[in-house]
Amino acid sequence: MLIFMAFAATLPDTAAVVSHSLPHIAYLPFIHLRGDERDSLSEDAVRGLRAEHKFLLPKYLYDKRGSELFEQITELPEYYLTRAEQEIIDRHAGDIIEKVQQDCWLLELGAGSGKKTRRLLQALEERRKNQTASSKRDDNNDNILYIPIDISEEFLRESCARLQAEFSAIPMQAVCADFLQGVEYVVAERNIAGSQAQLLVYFPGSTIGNLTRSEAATFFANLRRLLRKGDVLLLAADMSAGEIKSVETLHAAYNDAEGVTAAFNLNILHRLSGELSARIPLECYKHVAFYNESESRVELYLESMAYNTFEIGGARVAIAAGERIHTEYSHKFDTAMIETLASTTGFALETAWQDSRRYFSVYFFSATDAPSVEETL
Ligand code: AVI
Repeated sequence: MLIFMAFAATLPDTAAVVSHSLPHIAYLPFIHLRGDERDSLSEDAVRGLRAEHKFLLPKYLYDKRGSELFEQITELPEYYLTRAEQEIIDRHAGDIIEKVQQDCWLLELGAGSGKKTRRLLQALEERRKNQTASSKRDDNNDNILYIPIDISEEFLRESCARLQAEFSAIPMQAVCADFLQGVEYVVAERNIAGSQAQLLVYFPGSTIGNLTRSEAATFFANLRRLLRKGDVLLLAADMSAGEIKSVETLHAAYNDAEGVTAAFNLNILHRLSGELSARIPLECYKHVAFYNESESRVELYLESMAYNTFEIGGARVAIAAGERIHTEYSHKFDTAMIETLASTTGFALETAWQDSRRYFSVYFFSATDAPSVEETL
């Protein structure tokens, strides 16, 4: 509980501890670090739709409806990624927890359905029980804390509340923030508390794949700068197509028969129509997704089937027949790519686990000596 007091005592000015809207989670400590970003949707949409190669930023795929559609995607027979990661975590949660210190704060970047986290929390609890039993004492000297970080307040509240109800003995602290902003906050709190806790940063869901390669390298480098030597990173990433996994498998995962991925992609235009009152002729657009082998990534677009124009944020947009709006990349990795990414940014790859079909990997890295500036350039 000391840790919570340290958190509460050092809230930044912008933070608000919100604890009234959902009575059953009134005890859940909740930190809010996000500012008001309503204006940027309009600016970003105009900038992207007037660019030479049109684009909409992938973060705008995830409004409430988009997040619900993504949850449906994770259940689709073609979308193997979520089940593959679950299989790895189910099988290796004990091995993962064995590799971390007793005194450990589990940070999760993105609040998902909680199924994978549940396994990790169970493994932490099991270790605690076993140690207490073997020392035949009631006390335990581990200092576990679970800290999910997510930009979506609603999602974060719901998933963290569910986990807190199930794991009442594990202190939890939800942080509503961008990932790195959240990690920075936690690191500052660790310093203020003078804690020796090791951070286990879990980046699930192959979300790393939605960054460009250079954004991923910058993300790794910035994360490393925040961590202490010896902190660890657990990263989930989807594998490139090759001898093991076919291009067709990847194609199907992003072009499902039910059309849920298409609805997820098209939802971004519905969102612009609703939130920015843009009269976009939605029937003119179709979902396009394909695997680009040379870049090792799936690319998502909205393709216009006929010439159309509309007004958005005070600007006029014209789109030719056959023109595409880029909405998302989903990069795929082989282990060599991951090793290079890690070693150039100050991480050492310790272990890699794969699912039984070898479609997906979970990597365990430790923060080494940060590389010199020259090395990262
Ligand atoms: C969230 N992210 C890891 C998903 C992916 O597979 O890249 C998003 C997604 N887009 C279409 N289907 C799933």
